[in-house]
Amino acid sequence: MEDPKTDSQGIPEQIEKLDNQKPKDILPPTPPPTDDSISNPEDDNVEIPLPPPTTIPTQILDVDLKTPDHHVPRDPRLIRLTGVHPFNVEAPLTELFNEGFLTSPELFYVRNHGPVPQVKDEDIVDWEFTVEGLVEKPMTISLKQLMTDYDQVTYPITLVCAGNRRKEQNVVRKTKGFSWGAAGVSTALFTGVVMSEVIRRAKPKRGAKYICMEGADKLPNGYYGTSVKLNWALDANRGFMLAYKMNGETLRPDHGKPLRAVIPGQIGGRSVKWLKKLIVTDGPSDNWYHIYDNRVLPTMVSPEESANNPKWWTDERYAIFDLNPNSAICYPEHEEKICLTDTPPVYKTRGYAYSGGGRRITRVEITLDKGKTWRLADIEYPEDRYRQVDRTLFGGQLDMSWRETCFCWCFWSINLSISELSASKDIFVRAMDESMNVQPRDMYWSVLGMMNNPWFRVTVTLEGDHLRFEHPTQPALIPGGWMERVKKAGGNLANGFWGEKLDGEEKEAPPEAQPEEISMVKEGLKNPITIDELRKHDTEKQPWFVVNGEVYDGTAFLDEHPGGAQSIISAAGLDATEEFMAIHSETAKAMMPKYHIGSLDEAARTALTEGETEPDQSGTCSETFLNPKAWKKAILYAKKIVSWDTRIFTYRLEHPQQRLGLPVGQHLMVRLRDPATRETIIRSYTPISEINDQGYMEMLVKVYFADDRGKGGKMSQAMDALPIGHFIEMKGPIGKFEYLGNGDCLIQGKQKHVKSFLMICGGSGITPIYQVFRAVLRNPDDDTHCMIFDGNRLFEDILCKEELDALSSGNEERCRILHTLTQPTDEWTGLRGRVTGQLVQDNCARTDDALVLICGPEAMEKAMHKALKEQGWSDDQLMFF
Ligand SMILES: Nc1nc2c(c(=O)[nH]1)N[C@H]1C(S)=C(S)[C@@H](COP(=O)(O)O)O[C@H]1N2
Ligand SMILES: [Mo]
Repeated sequence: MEDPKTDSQGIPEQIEKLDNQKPKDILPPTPPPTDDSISNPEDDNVEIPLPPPTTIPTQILDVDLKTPDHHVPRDPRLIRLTGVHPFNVEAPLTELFNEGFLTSPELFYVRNHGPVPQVKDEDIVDWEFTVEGLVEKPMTISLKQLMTDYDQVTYPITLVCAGNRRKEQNVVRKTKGFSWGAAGVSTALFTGVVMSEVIRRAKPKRGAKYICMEGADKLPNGYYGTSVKLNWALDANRGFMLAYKMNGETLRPDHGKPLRAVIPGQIGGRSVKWLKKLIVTDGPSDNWYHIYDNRVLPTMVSPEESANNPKWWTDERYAIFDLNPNSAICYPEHEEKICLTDTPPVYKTRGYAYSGGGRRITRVEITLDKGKTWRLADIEYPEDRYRQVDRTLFGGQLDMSWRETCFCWCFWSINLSISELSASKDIFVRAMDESMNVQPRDMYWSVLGMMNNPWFRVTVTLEGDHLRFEHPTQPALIPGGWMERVKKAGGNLANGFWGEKLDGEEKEAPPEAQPEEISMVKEGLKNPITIDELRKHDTEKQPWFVVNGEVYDGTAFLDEHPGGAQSIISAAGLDATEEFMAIHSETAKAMMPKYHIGSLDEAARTALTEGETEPDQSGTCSETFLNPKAWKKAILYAKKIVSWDTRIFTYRLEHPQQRLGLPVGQHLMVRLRDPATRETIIRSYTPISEINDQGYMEMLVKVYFADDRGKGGKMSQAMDALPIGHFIEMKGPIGKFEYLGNGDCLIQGKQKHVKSFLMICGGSGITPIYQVFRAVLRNPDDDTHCMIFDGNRLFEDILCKEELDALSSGNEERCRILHTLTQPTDEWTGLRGRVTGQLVQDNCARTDDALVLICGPEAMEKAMHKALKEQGWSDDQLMFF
């Protein structure tokens, strides 16, 4: 049933009325769509392109029901590029082209980074966004005000995702992006307010240079956001718009309902949907998606390099804005066949072209001989037809007579004779714009595979009595296209000749086989397990957990688990795939078949993934932050640079009174996405802030930068690259050791009393040791003795030195700290060399009531284990973190 309060286009009636009350000189009343052709007598004989027939989808597709987008009706013809969710789709190229100049909203490509915000029709007019930052007059504007207090405009704009045509890059070499075909482009008549009008009313201050935009879609790395330059936004010729209608109807949910920015001439990524904030700033956006998306890094930067070296992402020169010239052939279609015997003598080859920055496409050229000779195609610019009218359309003024910029795609065509086509191997198209930017012959491959625009090639194959045409690729994982065919046949697509064999060239060896995956399942085991069975085993006694849909019984491994029993218990009854895969070695994976007890049945699999997408809302006001069963988000609040490679990160907890909830001696897991590869990284850390601090927690992190010796540390570099204001996730506590105070320890849940600690650490291994050491020394009644051996390379590498010295001064009878350096300067009067068994033996006699805490690089832990065993320490006296 239709909501009685809304008209057929979904804009509440109330607004149309407000519109009608406006004085005529400011905004003429909205004519009903049927009046379009009669609004201005002078335009009577000018036909402007109007939207194609549209059918608003009403049906929620089955596949969407189980996703967070279960409220969004969609057209089933759209090709999904990233599985079911998030929704990233393009129409089949032919269907898109056949729609003509304007695309109906249900076939308009969609690029969603996450779930679609749900906005009810009756709430549309109350939607608010802010204009803030470097402005004299910060404003909060409702959509109702935007519709009534400002001039309304309508004009056509083509949006293009920067990933359009990326599949071609992925076939040459896998990029970090998903596979768009050539239909990541669509056009609509947008209605709204010119962005500069809104910004001018807020009065930007001196020094304002950028305009940041933020959407309402909550994503793994914060809200979607980006920025553009303020002077562009203020330039009328660039036509930046705040739009609420598309082809005369309310924006559909996938396209930003109820309000979005539309930035003509630029990559689609700048046109922020579900717009909530415009922030005027002096520098570019520090939003995660602005930094790690929509960039073209230099071609030699590999995925690994980009992941290891955050500097590539923060270099603004590699951010992309204006589109580059691009074109595609739409007819002949992919796999079209034309019969040579009963066919007209010419074939009309057709396609689209576009460029960026408002620049007109000035020529489109076709070659049938790989670029030796070219012919000029005819170009039709439907956008120009709107320049001749001055009228209202969909409640906005349509007047483009005063500007010459081109915001839309255009169509080219050329008649090719069947005989010349039969003699040719391929058809190429290339377009050029008014700045003489021309599509390149060769692909410019880059990590994100964006702005791919080499000559578009369709192959021609003579097969019996017909010609067969093949496009380069098919979108998503759909097989087909000459690129795949050539690659399979061993051709090198990057040889500068589309992978064709050059004369005298040796056939290339087939690609190397991938190393075999380690099997984690018991051979031949077929035991379906239901969700109820799994949930019954979410206890400490018999913890079952799931990895890749397979169920494992962790009971027998509780005592031996190097990560402590708690980490298995925390996963009980849950899907632990991500964490398991991120932190376990191949050796650990090879042990898994022993514990494999069955596979989740179909219903259980969906039930588990469903749960995952539900954000954890529990406990946002709870007393302690950490939850052993759920990842919790903490915002990076401050970053202190302690030395060239050491940082103290301060994270804000959920509320000012909240404590972290980490017992002394335990640690927590930190989860972050790799900036470039988006792969999940999980590591354990121990904070250095006081256990009882409220509202915040601090972590001391040594950043292992890449250098000529290696790639450096993934996690520490990703943490260092995270902009202030972004979140990381934490989960815990974990660990098999806890210090209760006064010499009392809990080891694997069993209490034990000790008289002294022998603490051995290296590098950042000091952090868990420091927690215990501090707990002992802060308590004047705790007479447990502590002896620390701390090994480092340089004096500057010693972490927490001041804090350790402050705690030990005046407490010399209760503790002793020995630092040893492997690369000391001549002035160093302390110990030299590594922490060795000999060093320990010389300084500290073994006793039965002592406990050794060891934390450092794996090699050091191994060496100490061996040495201490030789000195007579037993395994239950040794604690490795
Ligand atoms: N809030 C928000 N805005 C967004 C995105 C998004 O995920 N969230 N995707 C961007 C990208 S990359 C593109 S190409 C366009 C796509 O707009 P469309 O889905 O309406 O075609 O929206 C842009 N604006
Ligand atoms: Mo995009």
